[in-house]
Order: sequence, then C-alpha cells, then structure tokens
Amino acid sequence: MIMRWFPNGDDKVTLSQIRQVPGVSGVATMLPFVPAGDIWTPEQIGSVKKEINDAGLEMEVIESVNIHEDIKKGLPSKDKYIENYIKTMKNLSDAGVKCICYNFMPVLDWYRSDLYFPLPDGSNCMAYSHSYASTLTSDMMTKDMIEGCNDLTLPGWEPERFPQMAADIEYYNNISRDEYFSNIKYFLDAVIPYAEEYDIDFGVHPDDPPFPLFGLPKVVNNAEAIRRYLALNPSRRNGLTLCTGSLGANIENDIPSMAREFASEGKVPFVHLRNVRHTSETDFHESAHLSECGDLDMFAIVKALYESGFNGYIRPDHGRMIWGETGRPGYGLYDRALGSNYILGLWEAIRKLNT
Ligand code: DNO
Repeated sequence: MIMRWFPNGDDKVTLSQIRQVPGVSGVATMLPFVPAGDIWTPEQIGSVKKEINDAGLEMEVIESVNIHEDIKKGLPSKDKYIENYIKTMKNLSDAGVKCICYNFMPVLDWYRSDLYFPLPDGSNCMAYSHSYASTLTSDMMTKDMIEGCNDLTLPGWEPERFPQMAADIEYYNNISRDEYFSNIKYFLDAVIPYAEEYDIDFGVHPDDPPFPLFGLPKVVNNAEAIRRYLALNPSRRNGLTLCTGSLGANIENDIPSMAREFASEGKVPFVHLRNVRHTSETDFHESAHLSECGDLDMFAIVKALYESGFNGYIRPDHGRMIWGETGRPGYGLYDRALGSNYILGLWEAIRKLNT
C-alpha cells in the first residue's frame, strides 16, 4: 500500500504524516519540474529518493513519467524523446524503481468540471458533468483547472502543455484511432525490451474520464480497449494501472471482472482504488472509498484482485477533502488515509478467509 506524494515542497501532505498511516510502506512520486521528454538525471532522482527513504518510506513506483506529445503524434522527433525515456528508465531502475505509471492520453491527462463539489456531509470532492465539459474550449478548461488548484501543481496540468493545446487537439482530430494505436505500438516496442532488462513494470493509466472530449481518441476506456492495448506488445511488462474510478465512471464497465481478467494475466502492476457516485449516465462525483458511499463494490474488486494472485502496488486514489483540510484537490491526507485502511481491512479479511 502506497500513497501519492509530490516532492519539492509541492505537497501539503508530509512524508512523516504518510509514514504514520498504518500499512503504508511507500509513495508514488514524480519529478514535476522536469518537462516531458527530458531525461531524469540520477542526481534529481537520488535526491527525491533520499528524502523519501530518510522518512522511512520506499520509492518503488513513479507516477508518472509523462510521454512527450511528439511520441504520441508519431512525429520524426519521437526517436530522440524515446531515447531520453529509456535513459530515464535506466536511471529510475538504478534507484530501485519497480513500476512506472504513465498514460497515452492525447493532450489532456484528466479533467473534472468541479474540484470542490459539496457533499451533504460537509466535505467536498471532485465531480464531472459531461454536458458542462462539452461546452468548454480547451482554454476555458485549463483556466478552470488552474484556478482551482490551490497554488499546487495539478498532475497532468503542467503549464508547459498549455501554449500548444488547441493546435494539438486539432492535430489529433485529423488522425485515426488506428493511426494513434500504431504510435502507441511504436513506443511500446521501443521501451518494453528495456523494461524487461531494467526490471520495471509499466502500467498504463486509463482515460479519465472515459468519455470523448474535443473529439480526441480514447485509448484505455473499457475492457476491449485494454485488451487491444495490452496485445500491442505481449510482454508481461506491458501492463495496466487499474484505476477503478476512471474506468468506473463508465457505468457499463464491470470493474471486478476487469480486475480478474487482467490481474490473472499478471498484467496489473498497480491499482488506484477509489469510488464514484453517478448522478446520470455520464455525470458523477467522487466519493469516500467505502462501497456504500459510491457505485463500485470495493469488496468485489479487492476480492477479484486477491483471487487473481495480484501482488503489485495499490494506492488509495482521490479522496474527499474532510475535517477542514485544504490542499491539492483529491490528494488530501485524511480521506486517503481512511481509504487505505479500509482497503487493507478488506484485504486482511479476504486473505484470512482464504487461508
Ligand atoms: C489524476 C491521476 C492522473 C494519473 C496519470 C498517470 O489524479 O490519476 O494524473 O496520474 O494519468 O499517468
């Protein structure tokens, strides 16, 4: 069990607080100040690792090493960025990293239409309205997210992305989904042999939300798309970050069955566990992790993982903001701490009932 944490003073939650959450042994982190496409140097990695290890925690998971847009677009400059990516993998492996979470979403990483949606219990959480999102331009969307971020960087909304966003959207509107998948395959075939050599599992993160915006292709949004993605390169290292909230936003996705299918193939190195409550077929708000607080059956998901021999990393995903806490939306301490211990409780009960 790990928790997400951002280095360089860019997190209100401290490593010593995380260390005190029972059962949490490490963090998933990243170097937010290194632009996508640049090499993460051993010195940069080493100094974050030292800080984490000094706090008594492990740094075995990186979320994310972002992929340069030229790779996603399949431009000739992609090879240079892929070469840099492989060097970063080597440097991370030398520092003991075992898992890289990344995504292949074009232009946008994730989006919510409300970062502070009020719940009846007085807490707040993030929410999504598809009809609202569909009225936005990329500039309006960026403005919403930046204004809501509480002066902390929002992962996936790094300022370097903004200037060319509108042009990028247009670019992707002019390539087919098949072409996009061939760009993914090109990337995977280049990096996965190194993942094997460096002992690193790759976990692609699903599209979040799983519904199309700005006409951009969706790549990892249901079981069929995941099967297609994993088949692009058959290595076990080409895996999935099973994000229950992202996939669960589509009510047609059966998350326990996806967990069972992909974890039993050994293709799930990393799980993001969170719950969502739908207010319509496409609209939802995030919720406390407990099954009864949302639409996902956390017991069924954890049971499917357990029974499929899952032995990767889990982190509690986006929690609510509770008890007056302020900070990066989705990434407060308290609700994620509650969530992690609920999940660990489910795991313990299932394990003991099975042994
Ligand atoms: C949002 C996160 C995503 C995720 C990336 C992985 O809160 O779940 O930003 O980290 O998509 O590359």
